[in-house]
Amino acid sequence: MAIQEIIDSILAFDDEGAVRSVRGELDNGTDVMVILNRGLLAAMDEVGRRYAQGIFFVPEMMMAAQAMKQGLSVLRPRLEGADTAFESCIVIGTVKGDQHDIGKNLVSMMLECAGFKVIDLGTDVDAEQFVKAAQKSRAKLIAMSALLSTTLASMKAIVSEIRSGSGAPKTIVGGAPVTQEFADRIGADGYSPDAVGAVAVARHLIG
Ligand code: B1M
Repeated sequence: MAIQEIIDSILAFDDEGAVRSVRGELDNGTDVMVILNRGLLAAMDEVGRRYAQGIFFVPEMMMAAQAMKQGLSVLRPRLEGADTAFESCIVIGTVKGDQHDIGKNLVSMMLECAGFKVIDLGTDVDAEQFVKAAQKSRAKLIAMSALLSTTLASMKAIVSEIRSGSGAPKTIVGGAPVTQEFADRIGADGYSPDAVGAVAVARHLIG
């Protein structure tokens, strides 16, 4: 069983194949970090490349992320204590007043697939919930999604409240009505127009 099988399974959106190939590599005695870096994470880098090239679209990215998560679930118990990006925690949610969660879930999955520990607070999340969850988990980054122009005001208020605390975590914002100009204006540390870019920004901010 070659590590390439892990990559191939994920690129073929094959959940069972991802689980089987990761188990196979573990049975072969392959180091967990090799399986993670050269198998699972390498596959997601390729997913990101295919998305950027217009070969994959959002549904393909979600299916690949789902397969990667299945493979990751086999590896996760062995990763405890290992020296990985799993040490970096991110709290994510859709902001107060907004129920849209498909894009947020995609960002959440991609961040998880990139090796971050992600605490997903769901939708309609206010500043207090974000801050409490970040303090409890010692998260280094709070990620916020908004899909309605009307909830941009919530996003602005939440970023401002997070920034007012001492030792505040960094913030990244995104969602259809959010722009780089808006992110700069409200004082967010990062912005991405899509889920693949969100991983790159998170890596830059706290990786
Ligand atoms: Co609503 N909705 N919706 N909706 N909905 C939109 C957003 C809308 C543009 C439709 C339209 O009018 N053309 C419009 C908003 C207009 C505006 O404000 N500019 C709208 C409206 C008005 C509403 C209601 C108010 C309708 C009503 O009840 N009158 C209502 C609001 C409810 C509420 O939230 N309080 C409502 C409800 C709903 C449903 C519940 C029916 C459903 C949501 C289901 C769900 O999410 N579980 C829904 C849907 C499905 C949509 C559309 C059709 C699709 C949204 C979506 O999931 N896109 C949407 C129209 C459209 O976009 N074509 C629409 C796919 C998703 C992958 O993309 O979320 O943009 P997106 O995520 C992208 C990027 O934005 C980015 O990454 C993703 C891709 O890689 N991204 C981030 C997202 N978050 C990020 C965070 C980051 C970085 C990147 O960093 C942290």
